[in-house]
Amino acid sequence: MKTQVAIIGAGPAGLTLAHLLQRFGIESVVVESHSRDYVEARIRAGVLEQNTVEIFRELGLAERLDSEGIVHSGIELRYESKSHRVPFDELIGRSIWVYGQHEVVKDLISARVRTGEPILFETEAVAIEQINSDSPLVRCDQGGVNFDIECEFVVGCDGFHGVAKSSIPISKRKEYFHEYPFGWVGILAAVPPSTNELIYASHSNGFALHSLRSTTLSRFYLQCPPEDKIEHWEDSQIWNELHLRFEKSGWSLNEGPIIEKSITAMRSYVIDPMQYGRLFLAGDSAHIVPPTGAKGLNLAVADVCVLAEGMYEYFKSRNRNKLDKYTEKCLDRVWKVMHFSWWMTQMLHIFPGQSDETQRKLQIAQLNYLTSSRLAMASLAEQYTGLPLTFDKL
Ligand code: RFL
Ligand code: PHB
Repeated sequence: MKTQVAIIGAGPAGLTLAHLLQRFGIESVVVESHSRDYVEARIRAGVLEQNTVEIFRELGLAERLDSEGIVHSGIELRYESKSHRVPFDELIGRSIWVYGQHEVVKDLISARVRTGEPILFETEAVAIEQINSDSPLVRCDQGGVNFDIECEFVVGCDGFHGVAKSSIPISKRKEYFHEYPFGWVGILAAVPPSTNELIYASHSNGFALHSLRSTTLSRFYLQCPPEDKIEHWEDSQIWNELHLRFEKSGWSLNEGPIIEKSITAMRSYVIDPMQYGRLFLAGDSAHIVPPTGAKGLNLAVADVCVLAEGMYEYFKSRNRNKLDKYTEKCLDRVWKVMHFSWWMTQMLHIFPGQSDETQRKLQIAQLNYLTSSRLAMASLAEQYTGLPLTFDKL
């Protein structure tokens, strides 16, 4: 197979990039190791920044998002049994959308399939070769049948466990890795949400988050020890812990059947550079953040906007200036978002060994300051709804 850009991975990064490139008249082939059903059912993120929604709209991919997504103009911070609203619209005039990542993926895949451009499921990229030549190769395995994709650029949108980043020689890359000393139990429950807006709760038993997916589906997360196994979390124990951590007089939590549950590790990772020769990395393959700031998918979309602009310049005039600055431009945003995600995480979670009450007092002081200062809340709102994304090619 021959194409201009080979894209490894049909997650939000790879699919958004494929649509952007198509808009610019650049050919691509997307390869995805899992089946279409699998990637369309994988429950993950739920919060889209206004920037992300605007990009999907510009690409004509937001029809369902606009009818089924829920616009939120604030979040609630809850601690010591009290609520404090952070009103995004009043503070900075921006919003976020709650719309499941798997719905985004479904929309992007069906639009790609409609264009007739190639997207190959159950096809694994096993090696990337000739990265330093003008014609790199992606070696693929489709159910035991091997073939190559010859291209001008390879983009690794293959997530945190992907293979692309290992093609950058160890001596040419620096990796920043941090494992947080806790995980999140995540559940999807068939019950109407007990709130109209997301609730981020900090309790002495640990963090809890009430999110939602629709009028009949609620999503919850609970801080747990990092080594916990989901089998050890009985449904009744999950509800008890949620009741406790969200407790507030005059408010109650609706319970319902749990239809999905899993544990997510909390970690952060950045690779520098995000490019080498004719290979570029985008999304979770290049960086991950703890989900407390709801940023991973949004950061993936921001990366591919920068990359698509660089590719547009290159294919229009063989000018590599923008492509050469890809890492620099992306990492500026990545580290700001990394900081925001860390800041939210440290403010809201209980760190093991925090038996020292001073730490909790400091957290409460930080929350009291935040919720009583318009300027501090505006800073949270600015970062949560998304830092400016300058993208002028659409
Ligand atoms: P993905 O989604 O992991 O997609 C990578 C794809 O690459 C495929 N792949 C390969 N294909 C072919 N050949 C190979 N060798 C391959 N190796 C891998 C994989 O099968 C997969 O389909 O990465 P991408 O596109 O970079 O997207 C990143 C997002 O998925 C991720 O950042 C978010 O889910 C993070 N995240 C959140 N982000 C937000 O912006 N808002 C949120 O509210 C939010 N909440 C969350 C989250 C992540 C969570 N977990 C599970 C980590 C909540 C949670 C609990
Ligand atoms: C979600 O709805 O899955 C979600 C919302 C906010 C977060 C993380 C996940 O910070």
